[in-house]
Amino acid sequence: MAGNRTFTMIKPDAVEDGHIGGILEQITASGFRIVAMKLTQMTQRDAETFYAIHKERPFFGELVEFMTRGPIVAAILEKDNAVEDFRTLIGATNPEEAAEGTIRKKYAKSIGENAVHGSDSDENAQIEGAFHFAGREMF
Ligand code: FUP
Repeated sequence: MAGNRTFTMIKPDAVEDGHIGGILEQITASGFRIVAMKLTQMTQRDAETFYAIHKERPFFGELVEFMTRGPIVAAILEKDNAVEDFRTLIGATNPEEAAEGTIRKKYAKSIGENAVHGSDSDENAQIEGAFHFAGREMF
C-alpha cells in the first residue's frame, strides 16, 4: 500500500532566489499537509551522506557543493499517495523535460540546480525524513 508521507527540500538556488513562499503555496494548495519543517544548511558530510547513492556519479562533487552552499527548507509532507503525487507536482529532474506548471518547470534553472527534492519511494521518504527531523519535531 502506498504510504502517506514524503520528504522534500527547497534547495539553495530556490531559497536564494526568494521562492520559498511560492513553492510552499503550491505545495499546500495541492493538498499536502506540512508535518515538519525547518530552514537549515547541510554540511558537506550531511550532503555526502544524504546523496551517498550518487557517490560514483560524475556530478557528485558539484551536487554536494551546490547543496551545501546556502540554506535549504527541509519538510515532511502528508497526503494520500504522497511520494508519487509529489513527484508529479515537482516534475522531471531536468526542468527542460518537466511538465508545464510543475515546480521545477517554474523555478529550476538546470538539472543540477533544480529547486526542489522529492523522495522517490516510501522507504526513502522515511529515511530522508528521519535524517533531518527527530520524532518530536514531527506533527
Ligand atoms: P530526483 O530524484 O529527480 O531528484 O533526481 P536524482 O535522484 O536522479 O538526482 C538527484 C540530484 O542529483 C538531482 F536533483 C540533481 C543531481 N543530478 C545532477 O546534477 N545531474 C544529473 O545528471 C542527475 C542528477
